[in-house]
This record gives sequence, structure tokens and C-alpha cells, in this order.
Amino acid sequence: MDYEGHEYNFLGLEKEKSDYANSRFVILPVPYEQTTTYRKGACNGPHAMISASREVELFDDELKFEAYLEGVHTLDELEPTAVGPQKMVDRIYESAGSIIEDGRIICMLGGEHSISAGLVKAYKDEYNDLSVLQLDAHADLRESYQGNKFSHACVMRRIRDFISQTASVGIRNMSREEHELIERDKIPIISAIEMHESSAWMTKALDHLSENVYLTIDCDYFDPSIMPAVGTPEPGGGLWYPTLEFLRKLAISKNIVGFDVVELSPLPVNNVSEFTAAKLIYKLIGYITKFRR
Ligand SMILES: [Mn+2]
Repeated sequence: MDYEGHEYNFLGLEKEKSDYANSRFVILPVPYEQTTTYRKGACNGPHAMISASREVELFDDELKFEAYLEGVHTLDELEPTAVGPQKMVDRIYESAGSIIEDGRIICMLGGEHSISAGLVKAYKDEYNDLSVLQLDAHADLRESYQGNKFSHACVMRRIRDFISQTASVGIRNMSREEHELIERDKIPIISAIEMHESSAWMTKALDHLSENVYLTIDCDYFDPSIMPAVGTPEPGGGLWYPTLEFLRKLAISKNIVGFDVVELSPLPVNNVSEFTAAKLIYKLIGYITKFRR
């Protein structure tokens, strides 16, 4: 319990609806931050999202039901390591395996984006055809950044070391080297400009994915007007309703096996970002529950 009388867990659920044994969804908070480079603070993301989630209405007015009845368990924060992101990726991989074997859908809260590689690797062990959908402003396809192959700026490159099918949506920042790699390897990228021009990108993105999909959402995918609390903001990002429409289509046409929301760096003056992120996660829980085949 806390000062507001809610349990300190995602959505502030009572024990019966947040026990591991009764929960289909598992929240994994990973307050890890070492390689971010602009404004720091992503280590505070998980706590901010969990706190904000307790203000999210449990009845979904679009889906007309209460998705939390499936059970949502919140794990203790995964302790950060000082050794470096590769060690943290290994730690996530090791701790997620048994939860995935239990058939749970993990939602990891970051923390910096480098952590996604660990959870993707754990899901790949369970789903051999796994594909990865990235929502992000940045391509994150650098081979190495500031001497570190496991930097947050390299996460999709590391994921593509062992995942052949990926699609990236909302991209509006890349280096010349990343651009050349995308051209050479024909990496599926939906740019933010393409999203702006028409909604044809939604089907195009889905066509690049296999049946079982891992979804990674960098908060800077969103337009900074609705998600200002990110370390590396870029103008011209995804808006709320088109993004929900796309995620609904994703849940209808694919099997979302796990997901993460990363790179939220809370601001002292404005709590709209953490609430938006918490609501986004609850929308995904709702879509997966409603449409999973
Ligand atoms: Mn990014």
C-alpha cells in the first residue's frame, strides 16, 4: 500500500488480480540506464509508469470491458548492473525464460532501449519464427556507438543479429551509415513522413511480420507534443489515435507474445508522458486480451 491507499503495482490492483499465479500479464520493471547520451533520466521511467498506471481507469471505454481481470502481476525491479549493457541484456534473458515458459505475456518497462535485446532473445527461444516490430524515432541500427556495441543506439542492429524479420515504424533520425545499411539489406522502415502522407503504411508494416511478434516501443516514437518526457525528442512523431488503430490491427492479425515500453525519462513539471505510456500499455493489454487467437 502507499499513501493513496492503492497497492504499489501496475494499475494498483488488489492481490487477487495481481498474484503471479492468476496473472496472464507480467510487468517487468528494468530501471537500467548507462548509455543514454542526451538528457538522462530513463532509470526513473518504470517507477513513473507504475505510479501513473494507478490512475488509469480499469474499464476500457473503447473495448467495453475490464482487461485487468486477466490478471496483471508486477515483478520487483530487476537490479541494474554496473558492468555494462551486455551484462544487463544477459540478466534480462536469464530472468525472463521461466516466465515465458509459464505462458505469460511480459511487458518490460525501461530503462534505456538496449534492454530490449535480452527479452527478444528469451522470446526467440520459445517462438522460432519470432519477428520484431519497433516503434521509434531512431533507426538504432548502428554497429557500435561510443565504442559500445550494446548501446541503446545499436539495439535493432543487435536484435537483427539473431532475428531476420523486423519492421520499424515512425523513423525520422538515422546516420548515413544506417541509411546505407537499410538500402543494402532492404530493412523494412516506415518513415514518419510516410505515416504522415497516408495510412497505407499500416498494412505494409504488418506484411513484414511473422505470426508471432515482439513489440518494442521507444517513447520517442510519439510526437513530443504528446510524449515530451524522452531523452532524445524528435519532432513529427506518431499521434495517439493512428497509433492505437495500428496496434489494434496488429493485435487482430498477429500474436503479440511480449512487448516493452522504454526510454521514458520523466519530467518534474509535467506528468502527461508517464500517464500516456501507462494508458498505452493498458490499451495493449486490452487489445491482446480481446483479439488474441
Ligand atoms: Mn529512439
